[in-house]
Amino acid sequence: MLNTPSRMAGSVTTPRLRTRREVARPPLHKVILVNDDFTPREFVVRVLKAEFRISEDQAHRIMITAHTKGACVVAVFTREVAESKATRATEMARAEGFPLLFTTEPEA
Ligand code: TYC
Repeated sequence: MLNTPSRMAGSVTTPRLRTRREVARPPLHKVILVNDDFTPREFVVRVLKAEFRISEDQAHRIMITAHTKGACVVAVFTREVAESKATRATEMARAEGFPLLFTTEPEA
């Protein structure tokens, strides 16, 4: 009787609270661009564009902020992605002999 087609058609459903379990989001980590006195500005912009896929304009803004304030948050990612991008961007600079540094830290 309960599952007969006549019973199923237009059956009344009881609303369930919290049908889905909330899925925890992974904590995000900031990638930070650190200023130095030696790396050329144009090179910083080139690395930012290459590793973070941002526009020339955005890269220039981030570079100038790091240059004037000492550091600038580039973007936030999951920890693994943030660390990998910071390492790759820093290595790009080492390959050219520049001291440019990208670090990471947990957000908030
Ligand atoms: N301060 C560098 C210069 O004057 C440019 C620079 C900007 C370097 C930002 C690093 O994160 C940086 N050539």
